[in-house]
Amino acid sequence: MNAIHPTAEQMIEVESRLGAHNYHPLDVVLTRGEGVYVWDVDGKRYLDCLSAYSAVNQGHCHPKIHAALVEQAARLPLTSRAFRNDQLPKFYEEICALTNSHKVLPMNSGAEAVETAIKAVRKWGYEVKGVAEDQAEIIVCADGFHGRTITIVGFSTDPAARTGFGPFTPGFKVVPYGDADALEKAITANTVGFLVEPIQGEAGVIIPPEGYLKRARELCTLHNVTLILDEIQTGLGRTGTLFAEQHAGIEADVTLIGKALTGGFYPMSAVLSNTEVLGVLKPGQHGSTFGGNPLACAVARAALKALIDEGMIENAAEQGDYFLNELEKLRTNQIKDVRGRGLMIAVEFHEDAGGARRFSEAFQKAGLLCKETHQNTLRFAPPLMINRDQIDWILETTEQVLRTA
Ligand code: IF1
Repeated sequence: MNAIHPTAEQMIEVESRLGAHNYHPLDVVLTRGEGVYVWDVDGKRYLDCLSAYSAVNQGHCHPKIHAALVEQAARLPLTSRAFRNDQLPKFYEEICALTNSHKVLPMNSGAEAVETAIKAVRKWGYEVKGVAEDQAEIIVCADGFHGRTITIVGFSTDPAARTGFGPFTPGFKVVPYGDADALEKAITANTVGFLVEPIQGEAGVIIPPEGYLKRARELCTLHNVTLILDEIQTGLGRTGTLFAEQHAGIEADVTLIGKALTGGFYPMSAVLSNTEVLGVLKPGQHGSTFGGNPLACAVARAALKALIDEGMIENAAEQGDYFLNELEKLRTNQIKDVRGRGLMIAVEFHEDAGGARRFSEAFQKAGLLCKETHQNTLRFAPPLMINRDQIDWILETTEQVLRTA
């Protein structure tokens, strides 16, 4: 490989030869990002309609988040939790004020936040609800996505996510997404939690029937089951509200966040809840080397400030409504469904349309990066600071691709 300026092809070859093949990325080698745009090594500009799966809600290289990263990195990136630091309490105060939470447990990846919630609600079940030791049950939904650990893929219904990774963690029941009767039937005296995405992202932006989440909230309250909403992808403005739960007018007992919590600059996640649930975790019972580190906290504080101060959530609602309405008008006979909330949007193609991958490749040629999920669905999730002209460009490009692909 040319050491100074390797070509895209040379880098793709090296990645293929030396890297595990656990992804099938588009053949675009990116080298720079700014706002809604990214550039490849050949200088071609793309409008990013994936936002790193909603981790870059604030736009690429947001200057104020970048400045917070640089400043803290030069001062004190990591202490471990054996000692205290001056960023964590400030993060706690700001995230609790913003989300009306009473207790927070910071972790690093989304999957770690999910695993932390599973541990906490199980322990809550034993110590508060009175479930017999090792009998705790957590209900999850078919077609959900919550991460890639053994416990999480163990309750996945996606064969690609779980085949070959057993044996799995017991204590999970799977019910159909959107079916409140099935949820009610699955609840027993040993049920300690219901873990669900308010909108299923990886499944293809699946919006549950009207009233489903409200009914789930009622059932969890009635049966003393913790409602755990995985807002790692839907949260922090993606659906046009701070949390997707607001579309249903409900409040979770446990809310999981990650991704855009740091605007794509640094891995950080968090479990937001209350003392009754998170209070069961005592010193020495849970933790992580990087969990709650000062660098993550400083970046998260800047990322949340940018999200709120720059009106990105309101913009996501306004631009998302416009985008969805205009996308509806572009429907061709290849399109089975157009759906979304805020700037979490999907276009589902009919089985005989040749699959969504060919469209994401056609979009790439047209200078727009989006990603297919499963066979027939394309997801559009641009950064939340996108403007009307950029949405119009996406629509013009979509019309052109649908006509010619
Ligand atoms: C990959 C998917 C999206 C998530 C929800 C927890 C996590 C995720 C709702 C875990 C992560 C990422 C994982 C990433 C691609 C992306 C993804 F296609 F895999 F499913 F967004 F839809 N809950 N989603 O969406 O968070 O541990 O990754 O920080 O695995 O390729 P994580």
